[in-house]
Amino acid sequence: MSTYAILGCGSVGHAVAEGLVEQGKDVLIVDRDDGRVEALRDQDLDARQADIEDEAVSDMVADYDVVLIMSSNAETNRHAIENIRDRGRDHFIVARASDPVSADELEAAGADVVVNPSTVIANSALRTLESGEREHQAKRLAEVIENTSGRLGVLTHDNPDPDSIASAVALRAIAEHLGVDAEIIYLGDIGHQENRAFVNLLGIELLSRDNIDDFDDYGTIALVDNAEDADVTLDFQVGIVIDHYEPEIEYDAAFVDIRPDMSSTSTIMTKYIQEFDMNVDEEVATALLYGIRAETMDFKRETNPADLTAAAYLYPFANHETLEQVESPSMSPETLDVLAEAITNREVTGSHLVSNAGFLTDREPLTQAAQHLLNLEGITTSAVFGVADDTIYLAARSKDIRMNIANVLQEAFEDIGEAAGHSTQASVEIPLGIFTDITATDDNRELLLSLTEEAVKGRLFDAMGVETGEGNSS
Ligand SMILES: [Mn+2]
Repeated sequence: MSTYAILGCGSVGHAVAEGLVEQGKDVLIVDRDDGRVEALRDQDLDARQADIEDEAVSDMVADYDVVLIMSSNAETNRHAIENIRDRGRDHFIVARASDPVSADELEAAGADVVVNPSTVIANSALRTLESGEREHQAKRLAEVIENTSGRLGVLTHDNPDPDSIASAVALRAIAEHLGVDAEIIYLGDIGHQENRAFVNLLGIELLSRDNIDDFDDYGTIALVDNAEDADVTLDFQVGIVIDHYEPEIEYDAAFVDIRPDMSSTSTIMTKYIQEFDMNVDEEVATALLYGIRAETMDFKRETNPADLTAAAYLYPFANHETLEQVESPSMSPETLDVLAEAITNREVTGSHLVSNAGFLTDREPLTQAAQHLLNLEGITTSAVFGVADDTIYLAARSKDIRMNIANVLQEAFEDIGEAAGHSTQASVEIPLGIFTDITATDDNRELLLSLTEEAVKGRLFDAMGVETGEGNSS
């Protein structure tokens, strides 16, 4: 165990001595003031009287590993260092400076570490300010949540990504911790397969905005990771805004916390969870950890030290098996079947692909098949359809920026079906048999689909702006 000698025992030296003694260290104190040495001895401390500039002091401290030179006079401290170093002693020396100039001088004289009180005080003030501000922010957020009459509605951004969903999960957990019911509302769809796996594997409950009749049912509306999204048409009052991007709209909200120096909203939410000193459950920890990792692409993109400390905090609470599954979602057998069928039956004209996937038990795989087909070489637009329960479901995707796929479907089927979606992804539902006079029955569905197939393809290729009839089946 290291032993310590403290030269100069004013208020700083005394505080250091007390700290070391408390840790059970062997401490020698040297001070030139008789009365002070007497008082230290009365406290059972090993104190000796000497002028610390005196050459003999370096012999006094010869057996101590660390020498702390703490007098308020930097010049005196410099002489003390020189005396020790002149005797060729290799103690570890910590010396107190009074300003940046004396700090340089002490270092040049041989101090290993120089402590400049004004810098220490400034740093400590900044740290206290920061933690004080965080505490203040958390208190204000709690006030807004607690003053909610009824439920809190937490809105993700349009077609939410993991950062937005995870932040909403965290805010809901905070609200519940404060005794307020909260619901997560998402806009658009949860598009990407990884994002759906994330929501499903964690069992995250979300409500689609389409199913919300009246936002007045919520006492407070919060936007998380949403400020940048100018698409949001707000027909309600926003109470809380938390984001890591500067919003495009100026929100007149009771609580706004925008931190552009953070790389994800999940990082900000983790700080709040810590501030509220709540037990973070597995769902929340796993969601936030995934949110941070996805947003920073595993800390490769714009990472801030705060992301790493937040991730380190969440790590022991998160379910790593779930995270692994989210990151490499396996394709369901149904999706694989539909994709195989769609690839086999594909008809390509130019860069447009249309395919019939046959009969389905679930229409969900169509969307994923359409997405995967976009990866085929030279394909910019894909549409896959199939039949379930006397309805033709069609899912389409486009990466052609000149084409709005929702408009294409609208134009192709406006008289017979209902199209939904936007420029890059859309879907339509058409009653089976609409192209013939035959009514759909259990026995004739196969026939109806084959009669329908050409009509669907023809209308689609027409609306995409390609001539029908000359499609090269491949
Ligand atoms: Mn984000």
